[in-house]
Amino acid sequence: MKNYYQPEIETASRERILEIQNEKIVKQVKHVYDNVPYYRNLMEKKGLTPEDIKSVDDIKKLPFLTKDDLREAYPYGLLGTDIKNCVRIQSTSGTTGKRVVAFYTQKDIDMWEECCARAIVAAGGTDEEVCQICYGYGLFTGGPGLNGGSHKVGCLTLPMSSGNTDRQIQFMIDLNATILCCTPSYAAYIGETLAEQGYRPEDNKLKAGIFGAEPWTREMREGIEKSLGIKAYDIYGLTELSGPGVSFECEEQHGMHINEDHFYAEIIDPETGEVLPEGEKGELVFTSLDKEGFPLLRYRTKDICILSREKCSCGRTHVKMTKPLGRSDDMMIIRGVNVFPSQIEAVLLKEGFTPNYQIVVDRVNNSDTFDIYVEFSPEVFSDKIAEIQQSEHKLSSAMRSMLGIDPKIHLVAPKSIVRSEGKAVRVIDKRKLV
Ligand code: DLL
Repeated sequence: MKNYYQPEIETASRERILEIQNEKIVKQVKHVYDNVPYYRNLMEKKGLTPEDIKSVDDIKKLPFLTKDDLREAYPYGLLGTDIKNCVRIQSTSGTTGKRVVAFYTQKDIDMWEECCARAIVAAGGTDEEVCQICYGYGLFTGGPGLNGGSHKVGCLTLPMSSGNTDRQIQFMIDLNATILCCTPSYAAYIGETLAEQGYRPEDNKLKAGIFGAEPWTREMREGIEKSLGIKAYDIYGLTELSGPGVSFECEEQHGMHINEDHFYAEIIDPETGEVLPEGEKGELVFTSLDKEGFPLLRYRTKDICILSREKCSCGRTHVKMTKPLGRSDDMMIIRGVNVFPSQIEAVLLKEGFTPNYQIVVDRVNNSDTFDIYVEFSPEVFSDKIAEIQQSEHKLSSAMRSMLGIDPKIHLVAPKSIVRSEGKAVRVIDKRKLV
């Protein structure tokens, strides 16, 4: 028995999907042109009016949007409707510049939650499920998105949020959780902790997990599936477009179906911006097709992917994307949180340090380690251990309030970080994520 949340649309013919997309794009472009002066300007610079966009084929004429545009337009410049029509804000961590602030009308929330409901049903979810959600709640989209999807499916929802692993395990066992939603690294950690506490995989009632927000490997999937006794499904999304559920894995566990009735996907050459044919690897670009609060046309995700329209055995007809195979910018995802080296640099300068630093990221026992080596400036150099520890602690707190996660700070002597002859090597990422 195949399970779909919205079978009519999830298994629609390619012709029908195109028809829906063509109808929606005309309206979406007009909506943006009429309501978002920032984007209207970009269109005018290219000599475009909404009449030039008659179908999704014409999307390639439209100008791109990037994170830089989001920064320039922060906070309200890309708002697509009167703020009083919006009912929610979600956001990513970061400085004003890097922070993404997205606005949602009730219709946008319903669409987003339906996308998450599709993902839950694709993972075998029904209204009999107990769905334990340990993505962060709050401004991060993971918790609220899956929570909404779980309600739509009719699951009994456990809004655990992240952290407090002992309590997660207690609820999971006592309340018979059957679906687990969290980052893959947290799922692996829960698996390990269960084993440490003497539980065998068959001691829990879990049958599926929906894991995303960060890269994870096939080996990690196998480890999680084994330790929890479940089938593990990938889910992808980004705050700019709504959050989790832009695409999701089906039982084939081979690529994620993009919810194409809401998001139109293109792959471009990140250098030239040229649209690449299906099957080629490049940067994923999304156009929202029916968003009201924060509609984005041709938004460059910086995620490097491949698209495929090959027939899928699950019966879904929506295009599939590979998991992100890398990024075309310097963003790292550490413990599920997006981190840019420029944010770290901004904190260092604000706290009176030189920007001579090195970030070392690794994955030990399925958890990310995050170390930052920072040089003392000669003026404030200290060799007193207590003083060093105090400065490290202070810097760590400042990083935490900027990034939302704690790095381990190591203050080192001036000039001790190896200087590179070319570009400074700021990041050493030892994780093997793809
Ligand atoms: O991470 C939304 C999300 C929450 C997705 C929960 C899945 C589950 P942001 O914080 O805006 O949103 O980060 C978006 O995270 O551009 C990718 O680089 C990365 N990412 C998201 N999902 C995956 C995944 C959420 N399944 C950025 N695999 C995106 C690899 C992912 N990377």
